[in-house]
Amino acid sequence: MIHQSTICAISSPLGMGGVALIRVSGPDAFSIVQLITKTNVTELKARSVAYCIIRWNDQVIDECVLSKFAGPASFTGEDVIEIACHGSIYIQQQIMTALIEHGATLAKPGEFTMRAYLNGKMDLTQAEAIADLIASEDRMAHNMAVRQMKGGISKTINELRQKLIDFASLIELELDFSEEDVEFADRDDLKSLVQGVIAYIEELIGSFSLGNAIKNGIPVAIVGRPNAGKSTLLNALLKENRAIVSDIAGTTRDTIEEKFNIQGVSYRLIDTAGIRLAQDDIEKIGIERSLEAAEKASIVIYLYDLNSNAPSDIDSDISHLNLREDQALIVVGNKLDQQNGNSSRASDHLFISAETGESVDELKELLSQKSQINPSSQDTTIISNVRHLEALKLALSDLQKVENGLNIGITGDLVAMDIRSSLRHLGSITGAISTDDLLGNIFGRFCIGK
Ligand SMILES: Nc1nc2c(ncn2[C@@H]2O[C@H](COP(=O)(O)OP(=O)(O)OP(=O)(O)O)[C@@H](O)[C@H]2O)c(=O)[nH]1
Ligand SMILES: [Mg+2]
Repeated sequence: MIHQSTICAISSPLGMGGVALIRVSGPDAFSIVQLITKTNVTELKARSVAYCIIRWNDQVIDECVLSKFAGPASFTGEDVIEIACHGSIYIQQQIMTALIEHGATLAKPGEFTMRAYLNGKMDLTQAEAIADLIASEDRMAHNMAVRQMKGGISKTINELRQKLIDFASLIELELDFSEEDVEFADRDDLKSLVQGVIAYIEELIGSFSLGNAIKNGIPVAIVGRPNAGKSTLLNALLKENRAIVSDIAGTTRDTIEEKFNIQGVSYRLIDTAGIRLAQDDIEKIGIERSLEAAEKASIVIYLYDLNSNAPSDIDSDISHLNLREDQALIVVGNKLDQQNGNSSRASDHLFISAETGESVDELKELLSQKSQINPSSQDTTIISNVRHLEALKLALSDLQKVENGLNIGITGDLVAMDIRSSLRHLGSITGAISTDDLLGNIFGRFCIGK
């Protein structure tokens, strides 16, 4: 046990609720709670609950339920006791004050989880997964966090490290025998191993854009000319009157962003200012933002008015968007309900009425298809954490040096140095190698009480 202090925090959300949960962890957890409850906590069986009355300053504060977990078989690995009290803010504060007066200290954000990590209950990716789990808002983000919590990423990283450690040891053994000019580590084997690891790390790095989209929502920009019905479409997809709709061209002047969900996948839907020759400076800025939103989006919906936008204008608008290969485009003709017989219909466009809702479900279906999130690809490891991404990039650059070095036949000690450096970067992901700064950075972002 590394930590000697006993910490406490309110783990339930701030404010009033039916019930609140206060957590205490550390060597004095049981004795401190015993003092304020007069319940014989030491005698209480571990992993059991007990009714108690909390008294403080000669007053009954509340009737509560205690849950006892004896270390090391607890979340933090220390002695832990959880107090479920009534959710009044006053009661919560009184109990916290009583705990602190008896020697507990207020936990810092993420301190319970940090102790769990330091006591070997989980590695860093698993601890980070807990924060992701708490933040998850939809099925896909939740799935990804659960997989990471179960150790999905750690397993992948540890396998990579093990391969490299084996080779590094062979090379270092060679260095011990350097007088005798022997080669234990076959250079061709080493080269193909390094190439394999490089290819895999590149794949992991490549999975980040998907992981990030799952975590934060896939950005979808709705662009088009003024009055095409973009804001009406945003409202139809959200099923609420979020954006102002009017028949005045140039109604939307700034981008509006809202999250919504199709079949458990989150999208960040961005309504933009209609694109035309700006009438004033504010509109000009709005239009610049529209183009910026289109540039950053993974999926762009180009919306036009079936009755008033000419095909040549539509084509020129789309080509001016300059979409990249990794962006998907959905071209949608709107106001189907008003359509007169004359307007032409391109076969690869979707036709909807944002106002009546006709074919809006088909648009959702298309969004799902274009999002490329394939629920069946769940066995592959997906990176969603920027910290992991950065560490992988550093490890990759070291391994590229190893590969180059092997190609030009540099000496074993230099090869070993770069392999060791890549091992350090990979190790920082799981926390096999960690520093206080790194831990402060990670756990400082957690909520208090977790
Ligand atoms: N008949 C019909 N009218 C629609 C439809 N969609 C939008 N409109 C109307 O078209 C007008 C413009 O709609 P908006 O949603 O404000 O258009 P916009 O593209 O956001 O326009 P800007 O913000 O000015 O760029 C409004 O009067 C809407 O009621 C539709 O499907 N059918
Ligand atoms: Mg609008």
